[in-house]
Amino acid sequence: MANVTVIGGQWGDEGKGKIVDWLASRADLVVRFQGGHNAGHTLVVDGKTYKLSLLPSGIVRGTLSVIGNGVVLDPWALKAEVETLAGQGVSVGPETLRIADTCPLILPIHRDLDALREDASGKGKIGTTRRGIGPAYEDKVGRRAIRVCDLAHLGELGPQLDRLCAHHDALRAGFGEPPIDREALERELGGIADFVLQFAGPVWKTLNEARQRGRRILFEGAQGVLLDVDHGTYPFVTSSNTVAGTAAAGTGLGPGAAGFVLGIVKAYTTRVGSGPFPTELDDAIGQRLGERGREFGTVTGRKRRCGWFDAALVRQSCAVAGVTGIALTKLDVLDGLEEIRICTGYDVNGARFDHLPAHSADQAAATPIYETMPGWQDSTAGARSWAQLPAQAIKYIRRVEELIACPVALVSTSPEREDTILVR
Ligand code: 2SA
Ligand code: MG
Repeated sequence: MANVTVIGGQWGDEGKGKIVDWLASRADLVVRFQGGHNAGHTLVVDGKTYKLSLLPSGIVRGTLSVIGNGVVLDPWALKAEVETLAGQGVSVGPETLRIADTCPLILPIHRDLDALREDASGKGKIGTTRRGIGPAYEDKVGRRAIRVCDLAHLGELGPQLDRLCAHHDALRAGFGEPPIDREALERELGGIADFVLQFAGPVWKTLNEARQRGRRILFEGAQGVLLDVDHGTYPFVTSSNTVAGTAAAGTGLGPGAAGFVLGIVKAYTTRVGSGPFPTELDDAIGQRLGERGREFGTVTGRKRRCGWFDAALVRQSCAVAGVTGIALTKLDVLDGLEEIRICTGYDVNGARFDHLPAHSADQAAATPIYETMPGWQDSTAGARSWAQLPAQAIKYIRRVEELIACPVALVSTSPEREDTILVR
């Protein structure tokens, strides 16, 4: 199968960056199809660390990188990221980066609104990345967005800006904020237009042509299935569909394009931001997972919440996202534990569930039902073959596979690209 779609099988931060980089060396194109610069993909290439938020991971190795229409694009964040990469010796130009001319823009007013809402929400906070992702998607669906192609027609923006300003000024007034400084916004757009336009075009065409020529396309998902706006722990989710089907709709390719769907799944569970997390650990083991796993957000540096592997949730993720096989990452973080627990279902106010119920109150009340396995004392860090894994670690992987009803295709044992075990 030529194409591969990589998606997160949990709440994001499963280690997609490394796996994408590993696969990017075998792909002709790397494509982002949803989310924006709320993603945080860490790549370690030849000992050098690169942190990407918006750009597809292929960019570091010079592979043709595409940002599809399903992405919300902050032009200033794009420029900053391109400049940071230039400082690290990676040059980004129109030969290596293409951006859909239909991408909606994230504007400074979206970032402001995201922050205003979060600050006003107290305990009901989503815990967003404050990058303006949600408000930008709202304007897209509300048919008010300024899109990349509009940057080539700034003189004709008038009526569009009227609608956008009317909508946002009302929202801003609710927070006691002054109306949008329209002239400043127009000036800022004018200042960034040429930078963005050098990359812009009908990428659906580039992609369809590449597909016809049998080029291998790697679709790079951001966040994770449990943050999907339809299938995740709503309302504590992001504002895009993170499942594999978005690889098609978010780029302008048909539904068959996704190819092999590789779900990236961490050997335990983490989450940043608020919302239900049944297997969360507030104890020394949770602390240990966070420290050994260096669980801090790539974009915002936020500390991630940590807990045991939740097989019921991952089984659900694999089903709704159409995962073909999983890559199990950060196995080495579990090294040295006396015993390891796996959640197989929930008790919700006395009723048993083999999946997470839809209502957020039920999700918050879900108490995990665990099975316990002995841990392993030897190190799995850096293992590159099945034979280098302790017997108990293999048993753990096999049990995970059984419980989630999906085969393990890869096991990752360190951030280094080569420390990867190909299972099948
Ligand atoms: P948003 O900003 O509207 O998308 O936030 C909504 C929810 O989605 C979560 N979210 C994420 N969770 C994990 N990782 C993400 N990316 C960065 C990373 C996060 C960071 O990879 O490290 O640096 O903090 C990501 N992006 C969005 C978010 O926590 C909210 O729960
Ligand atoms: Mg991340």
